[in-house]
Amino acid sequence: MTELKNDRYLRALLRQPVDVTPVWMMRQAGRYLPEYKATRAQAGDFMSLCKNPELACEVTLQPLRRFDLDAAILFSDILTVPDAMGLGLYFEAGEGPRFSHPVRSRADVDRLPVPDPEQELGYVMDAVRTIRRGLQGSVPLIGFSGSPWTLATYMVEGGSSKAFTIIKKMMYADPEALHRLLDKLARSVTLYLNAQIRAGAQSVMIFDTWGGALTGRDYLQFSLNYMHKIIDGLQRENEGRRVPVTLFTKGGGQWLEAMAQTGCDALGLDWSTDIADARRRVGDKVALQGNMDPSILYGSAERIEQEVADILAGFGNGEGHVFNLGHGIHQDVPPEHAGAFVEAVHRLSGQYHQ
Ligand code: 1CP
Repeated sequence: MTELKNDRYLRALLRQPVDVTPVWMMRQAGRYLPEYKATRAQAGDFMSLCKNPELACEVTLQPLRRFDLDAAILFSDILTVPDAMGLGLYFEAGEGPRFSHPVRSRADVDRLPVPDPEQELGYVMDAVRTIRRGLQGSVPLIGFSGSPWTLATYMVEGGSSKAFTIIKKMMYADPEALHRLLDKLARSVTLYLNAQIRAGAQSVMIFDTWGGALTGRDYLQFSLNYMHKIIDGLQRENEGRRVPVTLFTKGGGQWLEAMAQTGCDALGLDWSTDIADARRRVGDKVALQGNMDPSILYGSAERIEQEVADILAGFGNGEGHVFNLGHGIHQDVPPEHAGAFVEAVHRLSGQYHQ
């Protein structure tokens, strides 16, 4: 077993006792940090940064040098998987991600390969191994993937979307084509996450950023069902320790009970769900991660501290809480505000872990 100097994050995910509530921030490596912008400029573009293990390691470690975070997250992107399937990912300046070959028909779906994570995605595994060496056992490393549904939205729409009309057209006009795509993605993501675990990821998180765009029945069938398949196929132990799995569906607050039945260890919450209510509903089955509105970080240190205190009180006494934002940190947040947030979580949470 590898000794970790700080294993609060892993312990909280397994609802084991901790001294203070662990905290990390979604998108903690990113454009709100001037040092990130400098490294990214050195790499050229975003995908070159992801594909360079030394630089990906550098940007993963940058937020940990500034703040007392309890976990590191692999620097990569969810869209590496569709890129490895041959869709031609590129980033238009200021426009977000785009695919040169979107998936529009059943024939397109059937042509897609299931990528070998050690080949086409070998650069991600190299980054995981490099980051583990760089962390020197200080805090655990989180690996991640997009959910099949969320990846499919980008692959079918050809990029980011607000209304998801193209993929919903496929869903209602040719549901079998979409199921075949989601099934292929579930197989690809299972292999990808297991490879990250073997390379050294000590916990994994599945980001279902767009699950909340679905109706209840469609969510169960087209998103949760495939995340469940992934969880069933994951290697849950490595280096003599359990590898906890966190499921995050943005806008998924109404489905927590169903999510908690997938065999995951924790659920990520966005800020639209009350954490006290979430704990009453599923807290005997899974840990909870979240859930401060990232926009609160625009407020003063006092305002941030008040919100942290309210969320800690909402979760209440006992184990099973990982503090986080309800979604990624915004790029124009002053880094000192992120520091005040992390510091407040540690300072105010000891009383709940007596
Ligand atoms: O210009 C830049 O530097 C690129 C911006 C950027 C960054 C910093 C992108 C492009 N991806 C990332 C890193 C990233 N993406 C991480 C790194 C680790 C960390 O958290 O520090 C992670 C976990 C992701 C995951 C990701 N990418 C998600 C799921 C989580 C979420 O935020 O909902 C999604 C939906 C993406 C797609 C994506 N990649 C990049 C952008 C700008 C987007 C979003 C586009 C959209 O809104 O549709």
